[in-house]
Amino acid sequence: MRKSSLRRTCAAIAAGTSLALALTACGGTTKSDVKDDSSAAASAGKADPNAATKKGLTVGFLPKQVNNPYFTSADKGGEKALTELGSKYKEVGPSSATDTAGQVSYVNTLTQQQVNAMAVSAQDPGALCTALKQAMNNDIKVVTYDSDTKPECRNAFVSQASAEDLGRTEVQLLAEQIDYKGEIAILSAAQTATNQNTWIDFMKDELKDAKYKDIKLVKIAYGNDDAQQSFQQTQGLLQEYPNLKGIISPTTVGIKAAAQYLSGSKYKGKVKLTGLGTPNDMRKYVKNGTVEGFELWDPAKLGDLAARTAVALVSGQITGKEGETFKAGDTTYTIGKDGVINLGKPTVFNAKNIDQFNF
Ligand code: RAM
Repeated sequence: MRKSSLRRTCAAIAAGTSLALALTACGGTTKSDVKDDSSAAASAGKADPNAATKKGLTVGFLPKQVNNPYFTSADKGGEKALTELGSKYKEVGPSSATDTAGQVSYVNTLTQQQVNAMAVSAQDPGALCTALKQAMNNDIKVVTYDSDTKPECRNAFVSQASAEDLGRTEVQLLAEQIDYKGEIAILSAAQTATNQNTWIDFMKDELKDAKYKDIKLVKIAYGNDDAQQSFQQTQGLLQEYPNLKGIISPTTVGIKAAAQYLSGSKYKGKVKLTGLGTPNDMRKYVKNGTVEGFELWDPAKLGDLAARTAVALVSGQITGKEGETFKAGDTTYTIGKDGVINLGKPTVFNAKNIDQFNF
């Protein structure tokens, strides 16, 4: 059966029966399309870089968490790009960054609705795999953005920056602020978050360099991208480690809550804080001396690139294989190893430049 007719049949089954049955029926028929043991792109046929950009598509965005301003900006970027390309945007997602079951059911919802593509920021590297493979078996292109799943569970990953650069530069930023001496801690997001865990691995590796011999990483705490939990975790870190010299928080929710705690405490300006934050969240903490410098990419540009990647995949311009190139806006991107596409370099914000940014 050709894919287009399969797609219609599956939509018909999905409309008249339970999702599980429809997914089994449709998924089973095209199982060979997606292999378990290699990247999804490996079995996706040949790309045609000159293929016309399809219009009238629907791309579903599924962030880690819908009420997180970072994802609001990212997904707005996706919406704007899709409107420009003549396609439709929709967004679904859980309100908690630790609701992987919720994310799985949203993947299934989008599959049942037969969107043409979905852009997903995964709360967990493995939990979504079965559902995402079912989506791909139903001829839906899957792009992860911000936080990846496993390469075989999506067609491409749109990464905000090189994960290695992000991990290493956060350590470098903090080390300079504490004169390369003292105890430090990390305040992360969810314990399972693929993006934060990858960055933390690079932070640990960076810390092995001899120049950091007087710095000790004493704890990794998890605030689950929840403002209150992140605030309490920061308070807990300071209670447990009264000599703490610095905190790295590689999450926009975490760094904001940590800054809020520090700025109202005796540690303000003494315990250094860096990581990943939005300039709009962090402006007042930079101005009041709580934070010297931190970094981020423009979330709207990440969402824009995720949307354009999804449309390029559906249009057949790329399949997600290493070495393929495609144009997104004015920039040509080359797909790297394991189907990873890098947005670019993050920006470091400090008192000098923060007023130039509005996101
Ligand atoms: C939070 C989320 C997101 C991460 C940013 C930096 O908003 O954890 O996944 O990329 O922080």
